[in-house]
Amino acid sequence: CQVVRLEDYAPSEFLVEKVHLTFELAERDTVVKTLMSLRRNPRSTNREQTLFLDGIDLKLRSLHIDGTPVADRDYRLDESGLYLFGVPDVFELQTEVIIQPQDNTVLEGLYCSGGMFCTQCEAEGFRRITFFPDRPDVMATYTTSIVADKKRYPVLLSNGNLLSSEDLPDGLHRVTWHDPFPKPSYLFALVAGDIVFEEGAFVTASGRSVALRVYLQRHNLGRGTHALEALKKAMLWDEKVFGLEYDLDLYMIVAVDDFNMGAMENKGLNIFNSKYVLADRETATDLDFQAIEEVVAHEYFHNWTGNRVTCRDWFQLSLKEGLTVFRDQQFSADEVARSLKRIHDVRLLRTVQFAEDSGPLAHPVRPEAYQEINNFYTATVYEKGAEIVRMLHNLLGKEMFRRGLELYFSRFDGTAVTIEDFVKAMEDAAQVDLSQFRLWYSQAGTPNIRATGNYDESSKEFCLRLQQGCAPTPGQSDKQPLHIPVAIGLLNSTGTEMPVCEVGHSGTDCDTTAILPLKKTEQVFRFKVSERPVPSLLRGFSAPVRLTYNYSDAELMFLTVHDSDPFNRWDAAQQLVTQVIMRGVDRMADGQAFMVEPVLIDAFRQVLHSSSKDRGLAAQMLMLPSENYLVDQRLRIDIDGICTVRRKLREALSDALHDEWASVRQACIKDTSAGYGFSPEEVGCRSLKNVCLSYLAAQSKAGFWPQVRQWLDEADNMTDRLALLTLLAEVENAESQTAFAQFYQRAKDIPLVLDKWFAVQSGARHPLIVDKIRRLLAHEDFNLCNPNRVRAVLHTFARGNLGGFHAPSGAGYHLVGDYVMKLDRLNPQVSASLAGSFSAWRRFDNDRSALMKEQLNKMFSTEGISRDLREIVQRSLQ
Ligand code: BAL
Ligand code: ZN
Repeated sequence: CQVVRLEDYAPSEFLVEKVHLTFELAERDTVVKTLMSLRRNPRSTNREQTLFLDGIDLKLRSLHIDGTPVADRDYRLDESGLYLFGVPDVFELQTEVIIQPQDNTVLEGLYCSGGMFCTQCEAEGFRRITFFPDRPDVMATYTTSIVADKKRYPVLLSNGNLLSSEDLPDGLHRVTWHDPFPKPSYLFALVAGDIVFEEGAFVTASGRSVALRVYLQRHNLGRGTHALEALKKAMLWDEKVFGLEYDLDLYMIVAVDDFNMGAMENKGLNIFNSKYVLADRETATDLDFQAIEEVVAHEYFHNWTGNRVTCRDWFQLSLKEGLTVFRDQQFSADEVARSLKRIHDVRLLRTVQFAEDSGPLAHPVRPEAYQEINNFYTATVYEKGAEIVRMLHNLLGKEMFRRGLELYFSRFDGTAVTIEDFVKAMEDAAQVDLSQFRLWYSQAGTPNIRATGNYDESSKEFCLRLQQGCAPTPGQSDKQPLHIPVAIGLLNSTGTEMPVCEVGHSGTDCDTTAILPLKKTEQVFRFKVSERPVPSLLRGFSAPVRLTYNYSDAELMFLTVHDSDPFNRWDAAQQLVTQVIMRGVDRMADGQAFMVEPVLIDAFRQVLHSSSKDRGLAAQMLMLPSENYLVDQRLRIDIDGICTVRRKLREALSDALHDEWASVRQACIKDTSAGYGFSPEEVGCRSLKNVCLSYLAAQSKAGFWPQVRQWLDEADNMTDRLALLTLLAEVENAESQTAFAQFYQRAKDIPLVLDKWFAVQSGARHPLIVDKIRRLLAHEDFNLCNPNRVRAVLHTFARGNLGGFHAPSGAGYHLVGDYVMKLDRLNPQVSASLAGSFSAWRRFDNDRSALMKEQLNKMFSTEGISRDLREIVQRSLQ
């Protein structure tokens, strides 16, 4: 397979100034006529007279240069594109191709979904629409004409502003759009369908009126309001925080049911997975509402960080993604409780990105080679990329960061650039040296920091030693020390914060949080403090690292109660539970019986008693760390030990604190106002109430399940309903059966709710889970062509139901392995991501490891597997 390497980057030999596309839409055979003006790129050193244009699955009908047909000898086609020989330096190329949207199951290029036509062009989908230099550094202005049957496709959309629309003979109509902003082909979009819209308006700071439209299928009308409101908030926020305004007169979002990604930031015409648009309290949970706000904001923010300034090549993907995720995280933090947002983001980073960084698929935030770029839309590029930008933001400060961003836009607006260009703009604006900091982009792996503390009573000095290291990752055996900002606080014995004053600091202005610049392999920091402190380390998760400190249980409990940083209070609770669970796992491995440690019961009791102060935070502190987080604590994974100890601990906590769970739940109910509200307090209340409920279910008393059934009938929102259904999924009784049957009846015509019905069952801890999954896969509503449905069943099982997927018999592996192969023939992006579930095979016990490897080998030896899947399997096996 061909490997694309960063070091081989060369500017495109030809540039495209403008493109006029004409689509004659039909499900079976759509005709695409392209007229583009090309000229030789003065920055290209290659003077060859052969032009290569990317093109996949295109039937070429005609080909003209400057109006003259191209002779057979002057061009050649292969499966990757079109070669034109002896082309002039400046010319017009006219092509006509036929594509088949109806048969397009890869969901890249132009395809059909729910009776609509839609497109997905990032990263390399445009080459499935027409022959084109399909690379992000070729930026052109686009005019798009769409011709279609007016009755079936009354709405025809593309990027930019509407130029004209007219009726044509035979019931056809034609609509033409023009986008004045030069853009790469990956931002092209087209939508056609019998769809309706919800409308809003926004007036920018400089007085431009922008029409906002959320397009939906007719039966979803009314479910786009939350997305529309989120869009308005995001537009206002970006003006206030970064001075960035929208630049067209129209901003459109279209919801489609079949979509590989979450959403796509096409200029002026975002196309969204309907999961991130449609919401009302009957069908969406609090988490769904939050996710919609985040994704709408994310795609909107891309208009500047991604569209106006885009990536030179796909190795720079994090230039737009890391930066835009950081921006959407900041936006959400301002909208909801800041600490809860941080906890949510760090959970994701620690479970998904850290795991990626410690396995065979580890890669730097700026990768150096790929076979299939779709495999690099990863947690590393997105989430770790965002953490790097966050560190920059903290190092430079809010004002300097904004100035850096302004300099970046003034230098590069309308161009395609690199991560280095971004860092340089920050460096120049703030006049700081970021040489060492740049390593974060090129070095893979999660740094480990070992912290040790020592207090000298006589000198009243606290000495903190920080040692950093990083395990080798594929292709990178030697790691350099990174520049890591470590935020710390120091608490005295009553839990009060002491000023963090380094020895030698002369002033009296020391803050209670200091950011230590760890730059060497080992550094010692000394602080003047009046008494032995309990250090609060890595406050707010100031860097994406694993930090260990030899905390006693008592110290962790102390931090859980006293730390002024709410993130660190949560983290101390997580560390305490993790410590207790891992000790339990070790004891079990030694053949000892499970026992619950009283310290944990005390800690939970304390959190419960003070939970009314901040219910959202209390809920987070009381949730046990996920199995995925726990398996990542050790190199060698004891899956049985982790699943068993975690379950038993849950039961023990349920038992020991039964009355507390019940009374805190009641208090939450009492304080929830009538009706459904989405304020942070109400969300926090629901969240804590449902955490309490899950503990009550772990040791259910007589009469509990009929009661759950009744609550389910009474629930007036999806958050509560789903929480109850999740409990019922793990038991076999009459209540569970009727609940699932009734839920199905309500859900069967609402795909996103039906996805929940599938996902709850796939994620259930159940002894016969593999059989259950088989039944779900055979269900008439299961659809291998719909990525949301596939993810609801297969990804939920393989990535979220560890006990089931790793069943000792290997039945889970077999099932998922078979489906990876089935999926690969339809949608390689989805199959490759599912195959990633096998990548950690080396870390399991010998039997499981062999069974997982067997599946990978089977995939690898199958002829004709996609490039996407081949790359994941190959890297997993290396
Ligand atoms: N650009 C692909 C989807 C997203 O990250 O916005
Ligand atoms: Zn993005």
